[in-house]
Amino acid sequence: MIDEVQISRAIIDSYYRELLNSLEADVVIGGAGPSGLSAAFFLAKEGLKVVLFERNLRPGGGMAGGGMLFNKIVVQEEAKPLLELWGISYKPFSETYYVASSLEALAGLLLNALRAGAKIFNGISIEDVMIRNSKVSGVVINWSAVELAKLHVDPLSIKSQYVIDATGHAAEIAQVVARKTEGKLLTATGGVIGEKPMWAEEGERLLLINTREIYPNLYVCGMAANAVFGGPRMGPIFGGMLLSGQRVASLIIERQKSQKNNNFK
Ligand code: 48F
Repeated sequence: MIDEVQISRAIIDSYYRELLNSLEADVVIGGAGPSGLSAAFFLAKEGLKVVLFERNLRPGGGMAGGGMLFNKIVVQEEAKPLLELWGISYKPFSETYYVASSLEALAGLLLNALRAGAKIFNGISIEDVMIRNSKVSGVVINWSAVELAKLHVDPLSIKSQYVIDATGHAAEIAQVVARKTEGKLLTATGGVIGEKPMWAEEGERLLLINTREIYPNLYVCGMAANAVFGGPRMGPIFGGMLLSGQRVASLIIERQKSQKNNNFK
C-alpha cells in the first residue's frame, strides 16, 4: 500500500534532519556552479563539514549551458586530471583543448561532491552574512521563492568557520560584505572592483591568483574572484573554474592543518 502521508513524512523528516544538522558548518559555500561544486568536493573529501546553498532549483550555474547553449565545455590541459578524477569523459580537440558534454560534466561533478559528503541545498539563497569581531562567522539564508516573490519573511542563520563566495559574476556575498563593512575587502579599493571584458587567457591566469581570502574568514572562488579583483571574464573555458574550486579548498585545508598544529604546540 502506498500512503501519501508516509511519503510526505519521509521527505519532511529527512530534509528537516539534514537542515538541522547543517546549522553549524566548517565551510558554507554560496553557489553551486563549477567552482563552488569543485570546492565542495575537495573540502568534503578532506572530511570538512561542507554546506552549500544554491539559489536555483538546479545546481550547475553557467555550466549546463556550455557556450551560447551549445552544451559543450572546453577544458585546458591543466584541468584534464580533474575530469578524470570525477569520471567525466572528454575528447581532445586540437593540441591542448579538451571538450566535454556540459551535462556530463555537471552530473559528474555534482555526484562526486554529494558522494564526498557535501550537503547541497537548492532553492535557498544567501542574502547576508554574520560578522563577529571583524570576521565573517556565518551566513543568513532564505528560500529563493521568498526572495523571488519579494515576500516580507525573515531569514534564518547558519554558523560557519569559513564562507566561500562562489556566486559567479555578481559576487553577491562579497558585495554584501563590502557594503556592510563600508569597504573593508582586501582589494585595492576595499570594494568589489568589477569584472573586465572578455580575455580568456588572462582571465584564466588571474583567476587562480584572485582565488583567496578577501575578508577575514571569507574566501572567493570562480568568476566571483575575478569580479572582486577586476579580472577579465573568460567565457566557456571551464578549467580555471574547476581549478579555482580546488585552490580555495586547499587554502582552507592548509589553514585548518596549521591551526591544528599550532594548537598542539
Ligand atoms: O555563475 P556560476 O556558474 O559561477 P562559477 O562557478 O562559474 C562561472 C561559469 O559558469 C561561467 C564562466 C566560465 O568561464 O564564466 O559563467 O564562478 O554559478 C554561480 C551559482 O551561484 C548561484 C547561482 O544561482 C549560480 O548557480 N548564486 C548566485 N548568488 C547566490 C547563489 C546567492 N546569493 N545564494 C545562493 N546561490
